[in-house]
Amino acid sequence: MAPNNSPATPATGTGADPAPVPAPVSACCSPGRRTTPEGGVRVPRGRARGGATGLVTLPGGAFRMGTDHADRFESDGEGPVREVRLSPFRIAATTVTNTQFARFVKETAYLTDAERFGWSYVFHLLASPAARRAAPPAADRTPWWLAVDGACWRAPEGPGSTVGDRQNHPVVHVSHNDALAFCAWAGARLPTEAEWEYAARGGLDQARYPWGDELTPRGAHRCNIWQGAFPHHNTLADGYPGTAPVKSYRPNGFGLWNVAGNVWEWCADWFGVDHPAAPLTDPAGPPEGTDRVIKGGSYLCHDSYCNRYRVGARSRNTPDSSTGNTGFRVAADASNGA
Ligand SMILES: [Ca+2]
Repeated sequence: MAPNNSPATPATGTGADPAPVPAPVSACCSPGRRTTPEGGVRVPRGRARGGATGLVTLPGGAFRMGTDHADRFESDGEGPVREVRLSPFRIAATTVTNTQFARFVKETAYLTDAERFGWSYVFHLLASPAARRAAPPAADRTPWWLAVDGACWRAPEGPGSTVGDRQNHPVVHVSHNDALAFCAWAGARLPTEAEWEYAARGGLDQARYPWGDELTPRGAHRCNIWQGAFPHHNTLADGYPGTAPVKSYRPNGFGLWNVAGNVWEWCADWFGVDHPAAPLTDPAGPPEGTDRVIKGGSYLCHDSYCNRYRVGARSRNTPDSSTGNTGFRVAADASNGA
């Protein structure tokens, strides 16, 4: 596919003798592991509880999903534009934070995929000098992704790093499997891609961004992406080299924060590029697949290189993959009081 920004995860290893890292599934957006799934989601120990606070109830109805704009990535299946109808549902105003994920881990002793594999993908400029020397890059096409031993949600840049000053930032280095485990504990679920996009559009019809068609209206940054020459020089004009707090900038018309940029967000759907032309009601994506949909783009997306922070854009990764630029937000049925 066209380059985007996040890798998939290589074979299981102890970290002492890392296996060769295969070519990423989604080259620049989200490099990924390419391993055999190990039985899907592990149900965490402990009791389920309503941890999904901050849900916004949306009325659903009809909206136009996808984009036919000239700058779309056609091979990503961004188009054609199709009318979709949704039942009312609830979705979190923000992505899950480090504080929220820590509570889940404390109550369940859950171990993320990154912790079980012993490593995760870190953007090269965020990794420590030692990690840069030691970690193999994801692939020749995406040398900015390093497979760092010990990188995980609580140590996003590897051993020695912490989330101590990032409690209100999105949790990262969480796989689709991890996101589903959190949802099971929280009494919630992941949004479908259609729900995510409807919510991200904030009531605007076919706008490029959640706030309109201009990236920086009146010169103001509205999302956390990359400015400068990717992947070596980030001017930080928007204020953040990596993740930003989940309530940065302004919410969209539905009260959702940071749906564009910051971190890619896992959706429930399997990834496919062929969309039915007929009117759709509550679509849930293909019945099977190898990759899950991610939406929203991340702090690594650049206007001239990978503009997948557009609301119609999409990408993918394998369910056990984890990176420093992928997180998730939860959703629920309208009848669910979680
Ligand atoms: Ca930034």
